[in-house]
Amino acid sequence: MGEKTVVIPGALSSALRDARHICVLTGAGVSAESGVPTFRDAMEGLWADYDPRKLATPEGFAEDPALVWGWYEWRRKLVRDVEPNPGHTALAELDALASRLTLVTQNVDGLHQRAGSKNVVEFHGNLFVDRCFAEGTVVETVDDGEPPACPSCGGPIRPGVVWFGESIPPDALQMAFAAAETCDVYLSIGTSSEVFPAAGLFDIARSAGATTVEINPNVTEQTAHFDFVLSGKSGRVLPELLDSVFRPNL
Ligand code: BV8
Repeated sequence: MGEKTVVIPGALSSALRDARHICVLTGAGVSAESGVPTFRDAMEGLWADYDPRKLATPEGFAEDPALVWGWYEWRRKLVRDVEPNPGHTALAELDALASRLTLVTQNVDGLHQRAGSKNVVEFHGNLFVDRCFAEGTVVETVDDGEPPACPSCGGPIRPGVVWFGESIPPDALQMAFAAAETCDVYLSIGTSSEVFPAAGLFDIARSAGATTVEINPNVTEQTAHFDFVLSGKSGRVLPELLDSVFRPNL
């Protein structure tokens, strides 16, 4: 028995069709159907005993650089071996169809770009960028140490992601806040809305008068405050949402 069709309210379809600017925030749930575990999924196998919120910190790295480096190498390999899913593809199509769309992602896997999304705001950095732990500069990793050594200072290299306790890159913060303040429709997709300041974009958009939409198979801390809640997996909901908005006569 096929999964039930997602019901898209007419008011939502017309809000999206008429939107001059759509702001989208995605979280780990959008990559789940590609096979990338979310932060709330129990860490598997080798990593089952570790808390990602401890590993994804400068303190965690300083305490055990090889362990944290190994975790990111495991994630990089996993992401390299997966493909974008229909949710990523639908967002790339929406990017092409909408008058203007700003895609802010908390994900560091680069799958939105691989699916064809253009101006992606990487709020928490990117798994495939390396930076010097001491200097913060982006470096080309030249050796296979665990972690490799920075070619200029010899100190350890770290992944170019934003860890807990670290500030969001200023340009990403500014672009995301501006988009939330000026958008007509704000879509929050596949995020537990627990991590700030990313989760704060919703309140900015809502206070600025945007029509707000949450897409998630589960309830989150913000669900009760959204104008529209589409309960389901993004890989199913997003293609149906696009059909209802841009191909209504299908
Ligand atoms: C900051 C990159 C200012 C790394 C990530 C103490 C000191 C400092 C700061 C804090 C502090 N206490 C609290 C804070 C703030 C902190 C924070 O918010 N903590 C939380 C835990 C309360 N934030 C920060 O530290 C941020 N920086 O505040 O700077 C500052 C600076 C210095 C000193 C003081 C303040 C930086 C946060 C960035 C952390 N880096 N990622 C990496 O990837 O390794 S966060 C990481 O976890 C993700 O990027 C993501 O943001 C978050 C996980 O959230 P989700 O993406 O939502 O994923 P999750 O697994 O939680 O949920 C998945 C959802 O998908 C679920 O709802 C599920 O139902 C749904 N789902 C599942 N399947 C599907 C689906 N949805 C759709 N379809 C499906 N198929």
